[in-house]
Amino acid sequence: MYGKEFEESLKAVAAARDANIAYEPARMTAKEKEDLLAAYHPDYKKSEFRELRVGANKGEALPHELCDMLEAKSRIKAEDIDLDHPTYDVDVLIIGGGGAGSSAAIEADNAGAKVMIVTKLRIGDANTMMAEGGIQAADKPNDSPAIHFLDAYGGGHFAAKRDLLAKLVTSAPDAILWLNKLGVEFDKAPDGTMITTHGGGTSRKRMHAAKDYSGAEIMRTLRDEVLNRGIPVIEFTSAIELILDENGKAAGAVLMNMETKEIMVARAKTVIIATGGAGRMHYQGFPTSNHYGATADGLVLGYRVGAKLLYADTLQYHPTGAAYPQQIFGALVTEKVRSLGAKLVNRDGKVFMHPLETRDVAAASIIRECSDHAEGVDTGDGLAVWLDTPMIEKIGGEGTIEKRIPAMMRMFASFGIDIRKEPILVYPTLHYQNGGLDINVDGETTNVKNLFVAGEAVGGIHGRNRLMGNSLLDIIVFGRSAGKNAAAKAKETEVGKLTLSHIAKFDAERDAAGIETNLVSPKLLPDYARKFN
Ligand code: MEZ
Repeated sequence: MYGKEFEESLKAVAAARDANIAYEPARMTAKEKEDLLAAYHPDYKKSEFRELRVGANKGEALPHELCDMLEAKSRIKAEDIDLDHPTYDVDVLIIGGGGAGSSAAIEADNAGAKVMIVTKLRIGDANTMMAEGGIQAADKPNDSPAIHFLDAYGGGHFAAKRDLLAKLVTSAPDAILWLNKLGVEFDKAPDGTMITTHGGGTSRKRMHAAKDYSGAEIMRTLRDEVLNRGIPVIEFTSAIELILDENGKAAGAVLMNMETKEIMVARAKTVIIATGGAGRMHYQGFPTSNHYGATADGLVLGYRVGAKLLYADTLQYHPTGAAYPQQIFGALVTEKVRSLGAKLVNRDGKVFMHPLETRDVAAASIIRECSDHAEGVDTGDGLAVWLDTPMIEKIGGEGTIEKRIPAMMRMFASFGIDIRKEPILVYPTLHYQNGGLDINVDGETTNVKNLFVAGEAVGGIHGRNRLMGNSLLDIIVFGRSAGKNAAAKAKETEVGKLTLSHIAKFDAERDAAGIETNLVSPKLLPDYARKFN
């Protein structure tokens, strides 16, 4: 199925395989990493950013696609909305039905709050479901939350908010126990201990996994728990504007049925934004590993009512998106493939980086290999590098791939590629939103009361780059915590008169900045979504 160039390159990769397995490439120095990132990482490409002209982060340079959404108009006119007769009246309103939203709902329910999830697709249609390789927790005798902290803090360029990161790593062992008790089928040794592996930038093996569909297994369990408890989930309904009360506290949201476009009002004592990521914004034209609904909606909703963003200029490009065949262009090839021993090699079969560098460094190395070095393989859609998967069987023994990464094996097998026997072509794919809304350690935004955020819509937990497996972890840790804290806050909250006056305020600021736009936000679905009217 491959052309002549592929065939020759494949032969070179196979010929070098044994030597490459034995070869231990050097780690890059801090200076080498800095130079590499500055030259090749998309976050450093100034022409792709512009100054944001309105709101709490005015003056910051952010991706222009995000600026367009943050500066866009509301989808509603305040005067058309009947705030006095809400369709729903709850204690805790959760926007988003992924892992963070579901974890929050379970804990808010435990705390006795009247909780409701609203989600623009279905519960579980989320990036959580797409996560493959695992979830980090320092729960082995040679490890500790302090070592986990150091790995993540360094990997995030020392930019993480330290109290948030400390909460993440110290709560991690309990998060695993919680999931295990709820029914997540983690990979275990015959004696019952959890099997753990390395990820990029980890100094200990602390990645807990359910084969290579860890996120799907976690989401399945959380979704069952939410549904079994009878927590109301309003599906195919998006939040299109937050509502504040007369005292400036978050007090609900305007909702829109995605099919009928019916507008509804949900009144709430506290609100949790758990809307996930932004891969479907396709920043810089990158493909994405993300779920269909990942369009940065939570950032827009929060920003328009005055919440601050943190590190919204930094995105994660997962080093190994599928580059071939075209049908799965951009789909995630889990980092676990490298954890199990596969190395990245170029057209000539040469290993060009340590396989477990942090993601930003690995992505930049691949981009370098495919740009001025031009050592990539031409897929017909651009250049890519090989991920030499047959190494895994040679290192771990026959059957390792089927046992540890069966979903990868099946995904490629459906296109006639047996990853046990031949390597696969990869190139970075837009994977994660490192930045998001700025929160305190309780999960409440730093400047809008009663507005909580959890999951990928948060900025600051990971700094400017996230390590593998810390995202499945943060949705559990910060999801649970937001649920508990939002429920507690709801108990002491009296909601004042509802208002949408922030829309007029934002419009006035936009006009004063001389911005002319016909765009509306939040985006809700990608640009290529089928239009029904
Ligand atoms: O944390 C992630 O992004 C993750 C586990 C991805 C992967 O490579 O599998």
